[in-house]
Amino acid sequence: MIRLHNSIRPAFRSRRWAHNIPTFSHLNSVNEEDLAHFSSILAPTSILSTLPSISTPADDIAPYNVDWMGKYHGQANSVLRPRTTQQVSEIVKYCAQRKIGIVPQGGNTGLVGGGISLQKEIVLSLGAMNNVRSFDPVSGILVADAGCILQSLSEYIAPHNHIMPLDLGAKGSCQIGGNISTNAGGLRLLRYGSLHGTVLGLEVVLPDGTILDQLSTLRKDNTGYDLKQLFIGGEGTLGIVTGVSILTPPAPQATNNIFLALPRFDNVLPLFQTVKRQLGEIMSAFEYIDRTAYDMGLQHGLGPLLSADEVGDSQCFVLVETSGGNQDHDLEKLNNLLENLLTADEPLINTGVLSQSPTQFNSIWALREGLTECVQKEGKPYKYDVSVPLADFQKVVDAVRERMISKGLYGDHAISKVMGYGHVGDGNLHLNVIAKHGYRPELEAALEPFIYEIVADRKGSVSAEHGIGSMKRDALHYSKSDVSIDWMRKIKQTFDPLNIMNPGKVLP
Ligand code: FAD
Ligand code: 2HG
Ligand code: ZN
Repeated sequence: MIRLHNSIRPAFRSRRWAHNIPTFSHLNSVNEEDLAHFSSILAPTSILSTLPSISTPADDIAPYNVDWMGKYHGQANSVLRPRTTQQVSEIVKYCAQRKIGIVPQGGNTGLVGGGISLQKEIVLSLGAMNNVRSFDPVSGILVADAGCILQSLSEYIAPHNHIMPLDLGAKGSCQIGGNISTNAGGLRLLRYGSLHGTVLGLEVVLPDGTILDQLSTLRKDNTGYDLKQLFIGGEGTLGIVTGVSILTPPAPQATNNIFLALPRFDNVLPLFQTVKRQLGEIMSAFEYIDRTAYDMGLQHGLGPLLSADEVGDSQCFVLVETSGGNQDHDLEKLNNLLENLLTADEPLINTGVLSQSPTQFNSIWALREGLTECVQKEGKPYKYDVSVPLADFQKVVDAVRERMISKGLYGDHAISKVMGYGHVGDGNLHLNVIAKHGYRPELEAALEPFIYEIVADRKGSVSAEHGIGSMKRDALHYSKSDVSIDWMRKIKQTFDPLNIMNPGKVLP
């Protein structure tokens, strides 16, 4: 193990840190009269409520009140499932009059508690708005309702030889509106860039119920401020995304992947440089998995991609994907790369495997994509999706493990595993700290703000891709200056002066 944690011990501990629980005295709870009004807008099947006039069984409301990890628990007594933008607009207009807080919810796969009510806000679920509005196979521009599931959209455009510009492990449940609201990164960001570039237009219901129709299908449009960017990563605090126009790239003619076992973490950075240089334009992903995460994956049935002998004492692993235009050309490049890597005087890898079939290609990806689900089976995860310099990835993981050891909190009685994986190509580490027997305040207190301070000292970001939600609201200042937060507040105040739209999220 590399014991470099001393070099990244936070230099100071003077930043403000407090977990403030927001109070919503300005908001009203949903009552029977409100339900009667919602019944004039929506079909009876689109309203769920535990209040007597509707009496939805608690079990049917429960999934809307707990997040994917089981970390955040909401108290919403009512859930609305509109089918049209007009219905969303009427609901929001009414909530603004009555000062009822609204939590927009997509597939509820978010990992920072952004889609769960904090008090008695109503949940507005987009899942019933799931129609493709148009697809142009020539330009690749897809226009869809916000509630469309990412995987369904991929399947819709596949026969036209197009792919979605983003892909993530939660694709079977997350919705395009949720992806946009979290500015989800995922496994294709290295190749296709972020949603700030691929989203061409949005339709948004603003906090007063006005419909902002910016559902442009133009590639170029420089007519003043680009308002849609505010809703990309807005986490539902500025409005409800109801429609999306997105540029989908043509499906690559040839895709391949390799899985490499590396002797030491120090090999990752030079490997990244070598792979970039040798593969050039065909490299489309470069993903990292540390040994703890790899072994955990194996225990839960992922892989094995390499035999135990081949893996030996490798400290970490890298998945490289190529997406190019010519299978023979790409394979030749990959084979040359592997040969050069294995025959180097000071090899950066112990061994590697090149997928030989679509099944092998998928199982290499399954190992990387399946880690989040495996973590969930291990216990309750504290997840930190940080941006730090690539050279520090393993140091951060080691520093956190050492901290838990020094506090007597490491082992099967408390934190059973600390591991790192993530998108090396994007400088994004997923640090997962597993609480074997569930979340406990003293575990969180040992982790936070310790981790945020490490990140701030590296001039990193406390959220590379999952967002701020309610988890990192009080950590925002570790990555944003007071001036930035002040202007974020002014933007929130301008769009949502009544503070009804996802209150208590993002802003401290
Ligand atoms: P939700 O969880 O329902 O909501 C997320 C946030 O967006 C909330 O604040 C909510 O209020 C808001 N929101 C949702 N829909 C709307 C809307 N229509 N209008 C306004 N606000 C809205 N994230 C990544 O970036 N990269 C990954 O690779 C990745 N992989 C994941 C893998 C797994 C197994 C899981 C469980 C999660 C992963 N995530 C990843 C996290 C998550 O951000 C994404 O899954 C996804 O973008 C969330 O979409 P959702 O529809 O589930 O949104
Ligand atoms: C991923 O990259 C997701 O797989 C989830 O962003 C990360 O499990 C996590 O912490
Ligand atoms: Zn990720």
